[in-house]
Amino acid sequence: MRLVATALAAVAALPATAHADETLQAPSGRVVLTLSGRVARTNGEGAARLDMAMIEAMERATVATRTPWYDGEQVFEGVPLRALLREVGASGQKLVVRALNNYMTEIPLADAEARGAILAYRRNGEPMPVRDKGPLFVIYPYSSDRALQNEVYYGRSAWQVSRIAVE
Ligand SMILES: Nc1nc2c(c(=O)[nH]1)N[C@H]1C(S)=C(S)[C@@H](COP(=O)(O)O)O[C@H]1N2
Ligand SMILES: [Mo]
Repeated sequence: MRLVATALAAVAALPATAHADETLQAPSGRVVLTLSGRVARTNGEGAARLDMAMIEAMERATVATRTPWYDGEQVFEGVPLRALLREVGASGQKLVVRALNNYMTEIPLADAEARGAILAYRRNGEPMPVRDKGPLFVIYPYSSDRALQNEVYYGRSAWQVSRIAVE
């Protein structure tokens, strides 16, 4: 069992090595997201602390989808979770995602990387204020895959995300 877990962790770590030897720059603006736990690239206190400019400088993706929370199709823009995890050198089995309101949900790492999920910071071109589920909202491309249209994925879709622990 232990061997299996180690082998899985090694596989999960492969795409995360791109920046593993570089240090992460320090945030200059307000820290909006802290990634802790199994992250290889950190910038203080064993965590990767990111301001919005650092997140916006990462790979970008757009997801146009219907959701349970708004009327009609919405266009979300953000960093793919896969790219975010690669940027901080994340490895492991799961993400423990916490929101400003202390909502907590767990996302298997493989699922975060395979299902096209993004950590959105814009909706229909506008930054999302905290009162409108911002500034960071986990969004899957629900409309493109029926398998995403259920409580499992809606539950993983944390809004007001502020912390991610990689385990
Ligand atoms: N920050 C935060 N994100 C959250 C929640 C929450 O309470 N807080 N609820 C989750 C759950 S369990 C589901 S099913 C969906 C839908 O929540 P809603 O029924 O309140 O719209 O959002 C998810 N994201
Ligand atoms: Mo839910």
